[in-house]
Amino acid sequence: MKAEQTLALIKPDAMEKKLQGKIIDDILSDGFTIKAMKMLQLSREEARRFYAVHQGKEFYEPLVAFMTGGPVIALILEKDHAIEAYRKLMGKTDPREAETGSLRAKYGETTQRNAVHGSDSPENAKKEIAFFF
Ligand code: IDP
Ligand code: MG
Repeated sequence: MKAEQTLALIKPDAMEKKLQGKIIDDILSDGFTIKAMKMLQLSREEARRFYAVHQGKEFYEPLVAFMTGGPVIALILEKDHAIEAYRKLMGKTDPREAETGSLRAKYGETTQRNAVHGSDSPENAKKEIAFFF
């Protein structure tokens, strides 16, 4: 089967805490190949567009403020069943509920400041990869 690709982000909270090296090491140790990687600062407009699906929810504006509060690292990750595999490696949205050993359990703080993003479907992976690369 053809290896699948997903879009991962290292969020501003993890960048601020200098956790990017540890997170990338965990991703590689889990068998993902990094096909592309870049560090950038999201504009307010870009963050609003990236999270447009959440527009109207109470956490949307604070999320946009958080995601534009510092640089992020965007990565294209490749592996068999990469989307599902990376969602599993990340753990649940709330780090306090995330599986022990998952990225969010290890490096996240709160439901908002949860260290990493990962695409949730093949359709969104394609869209999110095109957004960043
Ligand atoms: P996901 O990142 O696990 O796919 P989503 O529901 O798509 O979770 O939410 C996108 C992001 O919005 C989360 O990763 C988190 O940073 C933030 N978020 C989601 N729900 C809440 C909430 O209830 N309070 C604060 N922030 C939230
Ligand atoms: Mg999501």
